[in-house]
Amino acid sequence: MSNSESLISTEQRLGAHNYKPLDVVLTRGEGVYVWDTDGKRYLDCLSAYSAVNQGHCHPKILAAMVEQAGRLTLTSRAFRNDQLAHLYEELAALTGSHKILPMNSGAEAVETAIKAVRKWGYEVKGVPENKAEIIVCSDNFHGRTLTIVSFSTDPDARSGFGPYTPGFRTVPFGDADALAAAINDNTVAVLIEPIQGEAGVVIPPAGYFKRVRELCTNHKITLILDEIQTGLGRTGKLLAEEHEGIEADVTLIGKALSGGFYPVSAVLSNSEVLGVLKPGQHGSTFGGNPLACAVARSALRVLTEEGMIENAAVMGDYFLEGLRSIRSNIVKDVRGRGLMMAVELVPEAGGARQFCYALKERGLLAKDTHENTIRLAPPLVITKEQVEWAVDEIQKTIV
Ligand code: IF1
Repeated sequence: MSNSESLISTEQRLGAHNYKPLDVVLTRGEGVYVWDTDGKRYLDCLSAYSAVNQGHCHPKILAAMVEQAGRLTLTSRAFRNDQLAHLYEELAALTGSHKILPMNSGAEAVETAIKAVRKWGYEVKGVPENKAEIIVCSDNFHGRTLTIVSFSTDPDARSGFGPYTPGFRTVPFGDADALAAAINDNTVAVLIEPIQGEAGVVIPPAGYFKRVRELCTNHKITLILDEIQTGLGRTGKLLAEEHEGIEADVTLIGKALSGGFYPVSAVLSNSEVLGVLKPGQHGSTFGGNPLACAVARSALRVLTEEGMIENAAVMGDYFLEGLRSIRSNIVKDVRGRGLMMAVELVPEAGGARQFCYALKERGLLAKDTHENTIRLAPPLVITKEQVEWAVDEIQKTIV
């Protein structure tokens, strides 16, 4: 048995089977590339679901992490540390938000926002106790905690995990009339992804978010945008809301906030919503720790100073143009914004997974989603030559 086969069989034997990864065992990463245990190199077109937007093992983020890890890692929020204020300042300057709450995983940021808007609903909007409602979209993906899977419409994510948290109403994504019809006096928030990732990179119709914003403003509803995947440059803008010309009341970021080094997430908000949380009402042992803050500060600096957001816009256009030029009768649709892209195959093609395996053989890692869709999201540092190579390999795979 090879080393990788033995590692895979140990995982199978001892690990819970809550994932079905492609059988490639990675041991090293640098920029857009990762290497497996046999030394084979791959172009990473998943970027750990957009957590490594800055590229694998970015040297500056690594240096910030090592420096901070040797100085102070965790104080808990019982005491203060000398990194958190700087992260607040830099995030506020970058995004214009007035209040920030740091957490670790994306799901925790989502949970935090749900807690805050419910409390805001009772204390500020005047919703009767325990009646707060949050509107979400079908085919959403916001994480895997019990409350979050309670409003998932994906049977795999949700079934068997009840009893479910009440207080959510589901409307189709991209349908502003349905959203308008679901609003009532107890609606405290709309929680929505700017582009649905897990659903297969679904971009809403033009003008949809303008109407969502108007509806929220007119009915005193908090608009929460989950930018955990779309944010921090992935779509060619710092935040995907910029494509829509709107501003959320609450923005959730995670994943690339640490460049993939460490779980760091944050709730960005105006003062009114996060202002309702008082000491003792929310928190986390690791949230806002100095190591996380130092890593996040460096990850944000690298993203802006090294022009990664602009590169995502330019390379995204170029990559999409390349994908659209592929002549193949098994391609049903090519879509994307910036470097968040998907190639949807016709059902007769027999599923996207076999093509992901074929791409892996050619040295390109991508992930299938929803049977027939290949998701493509390389690190934002990808070059023109690398895009051309990737399009070429994809072309050869899906002839
Ligand atoms: C898994 C998908 C991506 C997210 C949005 C919150 C979270 C996520 C918009 C939660 C997480 C992940 C988690 C990963 C698969 C993945 C994913 F395929 F499910 F949809 F990225 F495309 N909001 N997305 O996309 O963040 O708690 O995981 O830090 O294996 O569950 P988390």
